[in-house]
Amino acid sequence: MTETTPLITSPEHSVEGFVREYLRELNFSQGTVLERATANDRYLALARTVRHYLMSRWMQTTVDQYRTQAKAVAYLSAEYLLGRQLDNALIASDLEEIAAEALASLGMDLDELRAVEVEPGLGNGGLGRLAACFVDSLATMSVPAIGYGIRYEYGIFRQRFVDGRQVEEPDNWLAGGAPWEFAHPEHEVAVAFGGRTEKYTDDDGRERSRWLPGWQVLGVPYNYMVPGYRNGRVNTLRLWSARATHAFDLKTFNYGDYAEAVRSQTFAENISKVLYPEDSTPQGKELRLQQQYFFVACSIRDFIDQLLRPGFDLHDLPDRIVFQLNDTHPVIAIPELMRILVDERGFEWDDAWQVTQRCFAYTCHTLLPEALEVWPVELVGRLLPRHLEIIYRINEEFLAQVRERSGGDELLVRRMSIIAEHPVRSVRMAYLATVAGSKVNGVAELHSQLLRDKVLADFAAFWPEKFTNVTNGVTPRRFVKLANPGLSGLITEAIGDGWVTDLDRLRELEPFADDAEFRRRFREVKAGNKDRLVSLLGARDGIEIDPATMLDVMVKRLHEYKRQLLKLLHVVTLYDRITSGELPVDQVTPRTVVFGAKAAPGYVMAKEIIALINHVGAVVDADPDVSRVLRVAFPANYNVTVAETLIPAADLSEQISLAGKEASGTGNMKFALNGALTIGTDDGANVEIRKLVGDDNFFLFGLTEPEASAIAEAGYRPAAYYEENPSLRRALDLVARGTFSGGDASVFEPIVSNLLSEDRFMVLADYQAYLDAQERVERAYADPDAWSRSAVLNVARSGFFSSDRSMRDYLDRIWRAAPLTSS
Ligand code: F58
Repeated sequence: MTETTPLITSPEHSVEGFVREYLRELNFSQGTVLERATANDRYLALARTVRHYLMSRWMQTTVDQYRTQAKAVAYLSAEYLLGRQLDNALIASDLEEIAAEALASLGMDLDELRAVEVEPGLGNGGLGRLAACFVDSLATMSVPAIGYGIRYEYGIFRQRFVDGRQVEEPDNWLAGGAPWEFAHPEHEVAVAFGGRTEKYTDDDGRERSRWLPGWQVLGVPYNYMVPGYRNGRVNTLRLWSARATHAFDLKTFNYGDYAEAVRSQTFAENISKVLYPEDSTPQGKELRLQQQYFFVACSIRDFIDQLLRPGFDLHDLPDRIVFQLNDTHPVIAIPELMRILVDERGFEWDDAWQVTQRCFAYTCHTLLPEALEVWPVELVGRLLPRHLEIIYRINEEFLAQVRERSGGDELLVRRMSIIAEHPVRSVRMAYLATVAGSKVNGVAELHSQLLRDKVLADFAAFWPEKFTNVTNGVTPRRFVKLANPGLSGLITEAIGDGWVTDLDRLRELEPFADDAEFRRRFREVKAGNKDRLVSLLGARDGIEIDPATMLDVMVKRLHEYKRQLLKLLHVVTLYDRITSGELPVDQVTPRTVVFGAKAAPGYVMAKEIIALINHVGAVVDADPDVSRVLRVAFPANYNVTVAETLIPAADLSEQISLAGKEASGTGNMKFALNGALTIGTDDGANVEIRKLVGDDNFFLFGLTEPEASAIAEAGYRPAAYYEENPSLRRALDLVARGTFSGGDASVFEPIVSNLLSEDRFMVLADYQAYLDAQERVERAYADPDAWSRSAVLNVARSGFFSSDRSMRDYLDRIWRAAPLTSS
């Protein structure tokens, strides 16, 4: 890059300027005129127009980052669950009003065009959405940062229900055109795979190893704007797309198996074809390891070649970059950097190791043992033989240290080894990341504590100073300002608009919780948000909901540990009590229970639970007495776009995982910030939410983590709870007898028998406590004024959960980098 790139100027920031730019786009880029333009044409022209307004900031930011060579953050993440781009670009550039007026003057409605955009669903759930929040915050805070990831051609599957059962369809998100991306084939990067290694002696007489790969693919970068919020900055998200090499590199192929290489070429482009829809339990699929290596190899190469000045001494790399590993998916970057330094740049091993350790930090996002990624040694050796050698050597030197410090404790050595021997010889990626990274963090206080005490206890004893916590956060731009304009307006009227980039200022709202007029207006906003939801669900799903009822929402991936079944048992119990006459209808708080959840396509139990929710919903809805006070709504294909309308409308936020299983949760934060009250266990970030909002404004229930562990230890017998609790027995019996499956008892038998015999996540143990807490919810909800006071306090006290604060914590505790001061 030259240092004196002449910069273009932005189009005029006015309605007239916008109209001019828009028509130009429609004519010149879309090749059409207003009268003939389809909705998609109009949307694409709008997206490109807004893009133009951001362009000079983007170029300026890029130039500044190169010019200053300030220490940068490279966020390595296999997932970015971005959500729609247009809305966010509009608020970041302060163009919402201008665009709305400009379009209106041309006879169009901004909201209609917004709705045309298909969101890039390049992530599964919390982890991918977190990455999107983080890059937003980094841009807004003017931190020199780049997000690296994969440009999946197909994002997270689209979910449909057929007879209440989940059916997956491909998410062809690029089909309508992709106005937010910029392909740069001229910056393609070659990535090698396979082949073998050989030993040789270098010119200085040293024994070395080199990699003779078997095949390669090209990575083409696609750049996306990450606009900071009204700060003149636009960072870059760079996602890699796989292409087959143009011509066979015969020199490379001569070393390997030519036929295999040719076959592999044909399949090269599969690498970035589809996002693996697994949540929590990664499948050890070869293509997935290919994806992981592909994107980190491209990213490291890109950083070194494109973002460093020519001739940069890589011994100084840690002064210029920190690679943050978003879970274990990018961890193969560690041996990759070692390989580059040792094999390509001739570094001594120890020097390379010093540099590498200082360049990486690792975030863990789970507590479930089955979610800790391991790769069979056989597979790593076949795909990345040189990396396997490097991993072995890292492990050897690490274990020597363990032996030395433990006085030869071989049990400890085996436990801590990066290589697991059983059931098959495998590389433990979390251990590799922990050994190599300068820092390891969990994503909420409790999670970080449990990492230190349990999951990575041996490592925490070995390197206490390596372990730290950074509690997750969410971007207030998308999840308050954009998703909840009503509440945003109310807040801004009360305390000014500084909160959008300084969320702690929400504290200033506290006194307004005691202001009756403010509470009334808060309720008015909530009612308006419910009306918006009614329209959305009506139009999108043909679901009718009554906005006058309590909106009780549980949205998140479907997983047994999150316990959608516990919520459902509450619904079934209400159904049972109403239909049996035990509970008079006029004593029931009218409620709409909303679920939103995708199940991993191969996760059989999760899919059964989805079917059960839909079947219970159908029976509840069909009963005229029950449905007057209880409805179940399960809109299919929950995604970021739906979340943006659903969360602001919610009264009650369901965060009911078994304590010690949910690393953090981020939905819980979004609900609290939008004035829903939480019913939740002492798990993940719930713990911190409750501490901040206060016990009076949070419905806590259930086992604590130590209690759950003790029960598990002593031998958990779920059937005992069934036997002793008549209400629970009746609810389960209803399911078991086929009440929700047309009388066929066999349909949901696997769910019932699993609950009675195993119930790994202690649904039955927490059932009664949950029901009691729901009764407390009903009593509280009966006083709307007191409820809205609590809701306002939830908003006022949740500023801590801004992802800006998370980024400050990473900057201070892990990255030791700083924002760029003015350009
Ligand atoms: C989530 N993990 C945690 N994993 O479950 C949640 O508690 C936390 O708030 C969030 O990360 C952010 O820290 C998660 O979403 C995945 O989706 C992985 C995708 C790839 C396969 C393995 C699970």
